[in-house]
Amino acid sequence: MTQENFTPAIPATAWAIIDSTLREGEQFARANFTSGDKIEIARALDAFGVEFIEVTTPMASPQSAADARALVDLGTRARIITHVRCAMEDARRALDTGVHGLDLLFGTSSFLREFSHGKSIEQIIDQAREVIAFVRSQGVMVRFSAEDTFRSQEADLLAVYRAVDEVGVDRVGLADTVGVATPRQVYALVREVRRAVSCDIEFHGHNDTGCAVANAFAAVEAGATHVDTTILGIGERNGITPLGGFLARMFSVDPHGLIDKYDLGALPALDAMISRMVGLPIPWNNYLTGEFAYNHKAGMHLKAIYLNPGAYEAIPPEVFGVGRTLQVGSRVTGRHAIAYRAKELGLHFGEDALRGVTDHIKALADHGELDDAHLERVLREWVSA
Ligand code: HCA
Ligand code: CU
Repeated sequence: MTQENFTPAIPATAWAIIDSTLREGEQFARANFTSGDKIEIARALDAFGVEFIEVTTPMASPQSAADARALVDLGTRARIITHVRCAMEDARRALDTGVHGLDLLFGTSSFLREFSHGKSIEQIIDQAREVIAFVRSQGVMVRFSAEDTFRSQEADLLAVYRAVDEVGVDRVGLADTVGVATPRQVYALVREVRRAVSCDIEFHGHNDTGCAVANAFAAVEAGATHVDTTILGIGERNGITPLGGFLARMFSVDPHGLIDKYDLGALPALDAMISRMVGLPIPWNNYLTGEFAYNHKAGMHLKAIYLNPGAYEAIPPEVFGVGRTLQVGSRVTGRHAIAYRAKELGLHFGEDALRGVTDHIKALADHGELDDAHLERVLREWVSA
């Protein structure tokens, strides 16, 4: 296999992030952001460089409406958009808050048409036309998304997307509301939509089957221009495409595009901020910022990491402001790792001594791993013995 076989296609289109920590993220079990939290989150996301910040509908509660206004008043470079049902009353209330854009949502799947709003595709199109024309007349951005896109009939979807494109939406949205779509399905459908409309395309993917990052990537490969994320992936159930995971995915195919756009080194602070606000630790295996995301343990890995970290790290941790840990005192350690650690301590072993002390450390580690202090003690004792 040649190197090219490993390299995914670099997305041809420019893409932007719509961070929904302040909307989808508010629907997370443990999220109950105060007004102050919301301001802190919006400022941090703006400093990081996301292009759009999506906030909870002012229809949700009186405080939600006041907070939406306060977020607009911050004057962030990121555009503030709110998420509302595709209905005139909701649109009017949303516009009152002064937001820069409206993300309209309408369910098109048979599940939602039967059990939620009970409308036919023709009725959906008529209502969407009316609301979109009104929002446009008020001079703000407007997006139309078909909730539960991936369990909707393709013919219905394309009819709705074409109709709203004609009325002049800025974007149409595809939402994998229950997280069932596969990357191939996402790629194929975004391709179809790309051919059907001239506006931008947004993708919103839940993570129920672990595909939220892969699906967002497939969407971008197929021509999507906007991707919804939340910090740490928080959202309904187990959440949506996480900001960090998505950036890791994109970085590995187009590092420069990303470095120019975002303050990547601030990612750990964003993750830590949300972890603090929701009162849960950052998952140990989180993309980039998890406690063990850059932990190296096996002898073979340690040896290569000492020589060239790129051997076992797809993305240099320092790009995202994190460090690596080398776990040397385990039973799976190796002689090169031990030699390096000894050298760091100013100790030198010959070949035989190195083999001897490595075997000794492995045997000790069979009864429990050696922490750094214990390892140092063993190395010093061995040298002086
Ligand atoms: C929800 C709605 C939504 C909307 C996504 C979008 C979804 O279930 O709360 O506006 O594109 O996942 O369908 O988050
Ligand atoms: Cu969602």
